Amino acid sequence: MATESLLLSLLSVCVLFSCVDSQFCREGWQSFGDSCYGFGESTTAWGAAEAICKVYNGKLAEIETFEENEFLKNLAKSKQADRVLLGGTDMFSEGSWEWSSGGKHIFPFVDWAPGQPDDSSGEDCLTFSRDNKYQWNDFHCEQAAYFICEAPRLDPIVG
Ligand SMILES: [Ca+2]
Ligand SMILES: [Ca+2]
Repeated sequence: MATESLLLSLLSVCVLFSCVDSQFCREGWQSFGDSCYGFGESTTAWGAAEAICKVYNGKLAEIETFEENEFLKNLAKSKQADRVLLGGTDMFSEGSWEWSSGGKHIFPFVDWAPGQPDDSSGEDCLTFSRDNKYQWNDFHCEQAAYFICEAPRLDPIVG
């Protein structure tokens, strides 16, 4: 009983400060599954985007499932972004795509646009591409684009 009322009052504090409104995600970030996703509204190169995501205790978004992919495609679409950087790269081994945070290969789920990845002039970084209906395209790592960070959901913060 004591625990329950403590939890209740913690929740009330949270509601007061709106920390549960976004299911324990930072303001402006979106909750899906066990992660929070932040859409970077400024454009930057892949490495800089990855660094920004780290500042927010995250990484560039890494997509493991159809559902996560659909959720993030819709987020990119809602921003009408032309290109959105994700956490995949083949910069260290051409043609061998991996997620940057853990070196996991991009497999089995992929959503490459027809004809992609084409490594056109040495493209090594994964993006959603508006020109490809937000399917995946490999793109130039050094060119600025929007980006999506993925971070673990926050614990409810009190006070
Ligand atoms: Ca490549
Ligand atoms: Ca390409």
